[in-house]
Amino acid sequence: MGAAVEPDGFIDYVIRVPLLATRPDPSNPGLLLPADRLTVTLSWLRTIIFDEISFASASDPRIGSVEALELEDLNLEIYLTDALGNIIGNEFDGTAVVRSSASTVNTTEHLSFEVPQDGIYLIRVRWITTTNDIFANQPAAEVRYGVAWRVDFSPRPAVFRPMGFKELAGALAGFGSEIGTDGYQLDGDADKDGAINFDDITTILANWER
Ligand SMILES: [Ca+2]
Ligand SMILES: [Ca+2]
Ligand SMILES: [Ca+2]
Repeated sequence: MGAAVEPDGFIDYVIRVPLLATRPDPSNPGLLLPADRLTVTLSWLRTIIFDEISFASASDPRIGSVEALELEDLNLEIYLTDALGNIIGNEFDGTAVVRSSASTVNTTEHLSFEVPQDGIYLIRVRWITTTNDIFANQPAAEVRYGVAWRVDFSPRPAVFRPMGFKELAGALAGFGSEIGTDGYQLDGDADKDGAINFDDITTILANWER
């Protein structure tokens, strides 16, 4: 017999607004604004199924024997993407992952971190394996989960970085675009609100090669 085929899979969630790393504070020269903080929690249940509870003897109700046991393993991974949701870097050799939570025996994964660089972030829920299926009667990779996230935004608009021809070229090339459409690029979205318009030209000129 050949080896069983292990299922593999993940579901992605793109945060469709750019997150900002730390940067100079325009109202307090010499000080820095904090980075945006991204917090993500993933939770699921383990499987445990009993026979029906029996009330045949009213004075002695019985919980039936265990019919199924299982613990599936999910992980959380965070990536940077381009405007169309494509992961930046090599997602297959592990080098593109920005952060991950990968415990092996829990039913929760949790991350909270200040983003290390400006960008569009993607949350990946990855199925890893099924464990403890001692009756070998549970399907793999079908566990339901809940995933929740929040961003604690640092003050906006306050991009306030030196800008120049790279940003101006990006704004002109991507003018009228937004995240999820062709042409959008982070450099041209100078105020990092997810769309490229006149506000970005204004921001670029105001920060021109400071
Ligand atoms: Ca895990
Ligand atoms: Ca299962
Ligand atoms: Ca913009």
